[in-house]
Amino acid sequence: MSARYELYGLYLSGPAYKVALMLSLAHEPFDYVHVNLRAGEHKTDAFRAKSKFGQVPLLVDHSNGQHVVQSMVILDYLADKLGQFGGASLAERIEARQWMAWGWDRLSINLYRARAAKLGFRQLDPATLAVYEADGKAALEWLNDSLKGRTWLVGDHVTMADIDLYGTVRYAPEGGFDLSAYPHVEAWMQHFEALDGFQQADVLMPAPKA
Ligand SMILES: N[C@@H](CCC(=O)N[C@@H](CS)C(=O)NCC(=O)O)C(=O)O
Repeated sequence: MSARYELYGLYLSGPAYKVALMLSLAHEPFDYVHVNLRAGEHKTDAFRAKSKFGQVPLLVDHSNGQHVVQSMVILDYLADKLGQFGGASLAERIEARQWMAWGWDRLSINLYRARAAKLGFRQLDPATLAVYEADGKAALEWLNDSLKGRTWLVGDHVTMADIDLYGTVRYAPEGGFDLSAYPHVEAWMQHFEALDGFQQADVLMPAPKA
């Protein structure tokens, strides 16, 4: 029988990992569909009809036919549906959303682009890469300072903000960022990885067999 949720993603995709992580932490089963970006599957009319911007992740909720894109929005949607990770109050929900918006703006763009360049997925001239590296380090410093004396980003429990930002920071070393310079970030990651239901990306979103 098919699961309620269907996730379209790619094993290398940080944004898709964030969604898979939330479902896994909630012990919510989901069907996973690999989208071969290299082969241009995301550019086909069939995929674009499902995914508004032709990107992964795409979440389909088969209980109501809702198609949701943009990892931040998917996490917010799922927090509602799963009744978890949305914060203990409206104030916490707003704070979690703020962290997610900041995360994309200041952290993800820089870390993911540097990673894409280092892994050879994107050609960047050295000056542009240096900007991503400098801005990425500044964002990691901000996150490190914010996590000082805290277990989670918002309130006393893990929220969608932790899931979102973990799914970015986890890829920092592949972008050339040395996380040992950010001890509060490392401690937060250790707490996160100890959560029941935590799994690595390649377990949740297996690469297709060659
Ligand atoms: N802001 C989006 C970014 C999604 C994104 O960049 N997805 C990449 C894979 S990691 C993609 O689909 N790239 C193909 C394209 O943009 O054409 C999110 O958080 O979901």
